[in-house]
Formats: sequence, structure tokens, C-alpha cells
Amino acid sequence: MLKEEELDRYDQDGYLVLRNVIDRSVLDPMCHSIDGFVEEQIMELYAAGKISNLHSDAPFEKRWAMVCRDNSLQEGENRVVQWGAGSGLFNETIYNLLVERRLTDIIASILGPEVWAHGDYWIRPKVPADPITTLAWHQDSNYYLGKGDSDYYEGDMTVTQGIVLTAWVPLVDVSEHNGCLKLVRGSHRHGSIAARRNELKQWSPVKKATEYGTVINASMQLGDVLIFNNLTMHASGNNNSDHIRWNIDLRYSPTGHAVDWHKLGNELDARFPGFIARSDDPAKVMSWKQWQDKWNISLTAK
Ligand SMILES: O=C(O)CCC(=O)C(=O)O
Repeated sequence: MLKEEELDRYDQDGYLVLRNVIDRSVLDPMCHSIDGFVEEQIMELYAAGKISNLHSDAPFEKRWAMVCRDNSLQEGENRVVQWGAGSGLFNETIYNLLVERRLTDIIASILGPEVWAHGDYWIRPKVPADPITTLAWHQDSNYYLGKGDSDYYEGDMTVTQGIVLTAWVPLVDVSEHNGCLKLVRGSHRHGSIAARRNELKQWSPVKKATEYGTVINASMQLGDVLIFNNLTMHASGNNNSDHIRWNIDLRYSPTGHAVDWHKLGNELDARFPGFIARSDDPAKVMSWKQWQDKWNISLTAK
């Protein structure tokens, strides 16, 4: 659980970088499964004639970037920038991270003892020098409040920070150089702020991010976790290194809390099935097998 001074810092800043939370015994099998998934994607691109070099000898940190470079002329802006369960990147190693006890205890310190893990988690290979893997400044609220009919949102001071909490987990060491997450310290205290969609249809504040606080770069190492809430303004810049900035981001809410992600409303749980990942009553926590069954039903319905 979080200590009092960590909770105070979280209330003040709207985020926390916590060191050495996730053990390698959880992260390594997950990275291995992502590596296997990348292999499948590469074989599909190869079979479709979109690439001619498999880059089989390249390491996890570089291989997908080399393939993206070869494939960019074919796929252009349609290249994949993130994978989730709906893309087929779904397995027990991801479940093991979502229910990891130190992580869910941290989430419970903020959200309360019963925690819901949403099914919309994302694995993001931010490849070097590729603007389509960057994200403008935004508050996640913009994507969780059912906004979507217009390109302008006037803001709402009554929106709380308790809708969705993100656990952003690096799968390599991250810094400003390879495109770690940037956050505006204390921005959550401004409520849900006026925003408009940019040319890429991404929500972004009307005013400059620096009007809401100081920008920080969340440099982190493997095993660390970044926690922030749906009102904390954040952005994802360019990767200026020679390797991929891998991460996975997980989303949690208090159980039974309605969220309206991309206007899916009640359909969210049918399309992206979530589950109780922590409870003081262990019988309420869904097993891997039960979550897998829920996803299989969802995928068959699609
Ligand atoms: O990881 C990134 O590059 C962007 C992540 C993000 O914006 C988010 O998790 O809301």
C-alpha cells in the first residue's frame, strides 16, 4: 500500500513514479510473449509480400523498428502504433501483471479496496523518429467521458479524478531521449479542461500545457511504475534513440464505476472485457481462465 507521504505527493502532483514495484519474474515472461507476438506479425507481413527481410537476428529492442522502416512505404499512416487484446496480444502473462499484488495494492490505496482492471490495456512500441507514435498533450478524461460528436469540448470543473487510473509500465529503461511519458505536475487540480481535436483527431487542450504547471519527464527503469489519473495532463514525444521504447499501460477503476470510453458506454465491457483484479474478498477476483473465457465470448461476437 502507499505510504501517507506518497499519497500526499500523488494528491499534490497528480502522478507518482514508484521504483522497483514489478519483479522481473512477471516482466520477463510478458516481454517474451510480446516478442513471440511480434514474430507472428512479421511473418504475416512477410507472407503478404509487404516486407522482404525478417530481421531475425535483431534483438527485441530493435527488430520491430527495422520492420516498420521497411514496411512504411507500403502501410504509410496505417501502420500499427499499439496492440491490445483485440489485436490478439492477450495471454496469462498480461493477466499476471494486471493482478500483481504490489501493483493492485498501490491502485487500491488510491481507488479503494476493490479494483476493476479494464480490458483496454495497450502495448506500445514507440519506434525511433516516427511521428505517428507520438501523442499530443491530453487528459484521459477526454476519451472516457463519451465526448466524440464534436471537435471541441468546453471543459467541466465537476469531473473528478477518480474515473480511471493508469499504471504505465516501461518494458525498457525510459528517458526523454527514447520518448518517456511527459506530465504536467499538478494539472489534475484544474479539473477537466477545454480541449479540441487536432488534425490527427487527438484531443488536446486549447491553452498551452505549461499554463497548467511544470512539465516533467518521467524517466524510469524496468520494474518501476508510473501512476496517474484521468485529469493528469500528459503527452508522448519523439523517440530520438536507436531502439524501441516499449511499454504497457493498464487502466483501473473502482468496481462498478461507469466509464464511457470512446462512446462505448455499457458496451465497453462486452467489447473490452474487464474483471475484478483486487478485492478484500479473494473469491471475487477473476481467475485467468474466467477472464480468458470472457474475452473468447467477446471475440466470437465480433
Ligand atoms: O505511452 C505513450 O506513448 C502514451 C500513453 C498515453 O497517452 C496514455 O497511456 O494515456
